[in-house]
Amino acid sequence: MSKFNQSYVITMQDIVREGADILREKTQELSLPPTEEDKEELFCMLQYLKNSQDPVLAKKFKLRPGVGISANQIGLNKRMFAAFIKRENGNNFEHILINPKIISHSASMIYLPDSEGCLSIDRPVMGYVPRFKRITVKAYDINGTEVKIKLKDYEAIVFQHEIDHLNGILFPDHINRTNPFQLPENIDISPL
Ligand code: UDB
Ligand code: ZN
Repeated sequence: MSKFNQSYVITMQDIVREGADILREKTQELSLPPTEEDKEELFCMLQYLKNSQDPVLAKKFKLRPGVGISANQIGLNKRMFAAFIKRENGNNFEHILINPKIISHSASMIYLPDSEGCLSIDRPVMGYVPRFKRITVKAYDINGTEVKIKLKDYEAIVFQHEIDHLNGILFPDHINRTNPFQLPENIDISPL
């Protein structure tokens, strides 16, 4: 069993940083259904995101407010991630996904005008990261049931960022080397 069980609290010390090999490797698919260990790790990851967006707990545990976390960011070579976006209306965006795959996407793209960040990257990185505006993802939920999820805009960016992690890709890889604010040509792309 890994240390990431239901009662373990993930802190910044558990987050693997840029330079570690595991962030550059393609993660291993899980066999289905997920084991109790897989599930506990996923709940632990989701709890990190919830804690980090709770001002009291974030301060207590010194957490960076996160919206997504992939398994290799806590050192686990597994194709799974958690996403959580707290909403004012209580209609929170919450997903735990296993073996996710983008099965279709829009031609049009978007980017965050203030660039992206990453829990695994401590330095500021400027530049535009082109992402698909809409995606459809096929994956398995915590029960091992197949799910198809359609996303757009910010939620689509979060999923693409996490699926990139599972493929060993970090957001700076997408930024134009010669001019970080250069956008791809002949593509419909707009700021989010
Ligand atoms: C993040 N957080 O979690 F809209 F409560 C970023 C970090 C790197 C700045 C911590 C973030 O965008 N926080 C946020 C946004 C809100 C409301 C809120 C908190 N990630 C996740 C990550 O690194 N996963 O691997 C980076 C995001 C950049 C674009 C998508 C994911
Ligand atoms: Zn990241």
